[in-house]
Formats: sequence, C-alpha cells, structure tokens
Amino acid sequence: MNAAGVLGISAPLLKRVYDGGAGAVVTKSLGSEPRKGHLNPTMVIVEGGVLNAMGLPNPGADYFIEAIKALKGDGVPVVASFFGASISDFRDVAEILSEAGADALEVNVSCPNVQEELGMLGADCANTEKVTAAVKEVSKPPVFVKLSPNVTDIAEIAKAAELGGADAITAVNTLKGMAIDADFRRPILTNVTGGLSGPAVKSVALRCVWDVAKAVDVPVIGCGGVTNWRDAVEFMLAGASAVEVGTAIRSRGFGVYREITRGMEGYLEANGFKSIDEIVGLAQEAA
Ligand code: RRO
Repeated sequence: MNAAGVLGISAPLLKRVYDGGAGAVVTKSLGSEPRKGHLNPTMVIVEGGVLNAMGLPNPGADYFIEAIKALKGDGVPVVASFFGASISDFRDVAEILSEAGADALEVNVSCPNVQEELGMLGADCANTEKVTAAVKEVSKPPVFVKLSPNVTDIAEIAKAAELGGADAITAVNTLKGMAIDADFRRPILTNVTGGLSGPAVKSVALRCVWDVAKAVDVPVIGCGGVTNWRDAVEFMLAGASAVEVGTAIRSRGFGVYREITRGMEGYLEANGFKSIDEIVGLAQEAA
C-alpha cells in the first residue's frame, strides 16, 4: 500500500498507485470538514528523508465518498485514513467512510503536525482505546489504528488499540523533527516542527514494528522508510504482515510497488518459502 498522505488526495492518483503494483491504496487522512492545512513551506528535503508539516489538508470525508466509489468501481481496494476532532467526531467520520464502501479504515491518532486534540490522541493509552472502540461501533470493514513513534512505549499504545477492538495496527507515522535555515536564521517550516519520513526513519520504524508485533495478536502493517524489497522483507521478518510505502515514490516513481512485490517474490523463491506468511515475525524467533 501507499502510506497515508502520499498521493492520497484524488482517485486518479490513487489509481496510479494501484496500477504501479500496490495491493491496496490508502487515502489522505480525511476529516469531517474540508481543511486547508498549514501555509507553505510545508515540506523540506533533509538528510535521508523528507520533513512535512502539511497540517491535515483534505477535502473532507463527504467529498471523498465519490472518489472511494470510483476507485471501488475500478476494482481498487481502498483503505480510508481519517481523523477526528473528538471521539464522537472520529465515530461520525468512520461511519461516513464505512458507508462509502471503504475496504478498511485506518484511524490516524498520530499526526505530529496539529494541536493536541486533532493530532496526537494516540500518545495516550486510554484515549487510543476509547477512539478505537467508538470507531469499531460504527465500522463495517476492519479498522487499522496508525500509531506514532513519538511516544515512550509504543507497545502499551498498541495494546490499548487492540483492547479497543483494532483489527490491525499500522506502525508508524512520521518522526517529529525540524529544519533550520542557517542563512535566514529561522525554522524552514511555517509550523516550525514537522514529521520525518524516508530512509532516515527506517530503523526506528522497524523497532516499532518489532515491539508492536511482540505486544499484540492482531496483524501489524509496517510503515516508515521502506524503499526497496529488502526493506519490506526486513519489516515482515520483524512481524509486519504488509507494508506501506510513501516517500520512496519520490525517487522510485509509481513502479516502486511492483519493484518491491517482485523483489519479495524473488526472495521467497530463492530461500525456499512457499508463502509470504512463512516469514512474518521470523526474526523474532531468532532473538
Ligand atoms: O497532514 C500532515 O501534516 C500529516 C499527517 Br495528517 C500525518 O499523519 N503525518 C504527517 O507526517 N503529516
């Protein structure tokens, strides 16, 4: 899958992700109202990755119903990522996206770039459990909960999401960082801080997947710095059952998805595995 936020703002772009070889596509996080997000600059290239502080720009869940239907009409499995301003708002948006026919919902409790109530609900176990339970009450498709790496103990948050009824955990959102321009002597992003993605975060994301996979029984979706098939295999060995790829589209293009799945197939064949399931969490047994 693509990582939420990356090219997730229109049906034609998501169709290109699918045509590039993704097994499913993930929308930009949608809210109950359209949102402009932060003023530019909202993105800056840094060492080993990209810092973004988009600020949840999105056209609103109602607007995206047609896009979900169009994608479904083209046979594309759709994961609808979304956020809420409160627990009841999370529930309302989940209901809209569930009714629209999304194949799964990904609850974003981990945006690093907006104020507390919209963003980092997922830094707290009790809130994570409550939001997950509220969303589960109204969702027909499976519910993934996307967690933040910017917490002390991600395993505890994952357990709370599982307790709330999560069907899978996505680990992880971006790592909070910042960039300063030495010549202008000021932060580059209007929001000052942003979320780091790309190869620079891979080791952190891999450790998060490892910790979450040990802590919960539901499947884990790995996300963070996956650039090639070897990265994807490593995430699966750590315990992920699927991966999301975002920043790598910048360097590899839409074909990155097919490159990764073909490379994984080659790895399975060369090492005598019959199914991808056989490698999920295999490295945990060696530790
Ligand atoms: O829009 C954003 O600023 C954003 C979101 Br919602 C998120 O979940 N993660 C991120 O890095 N940026």
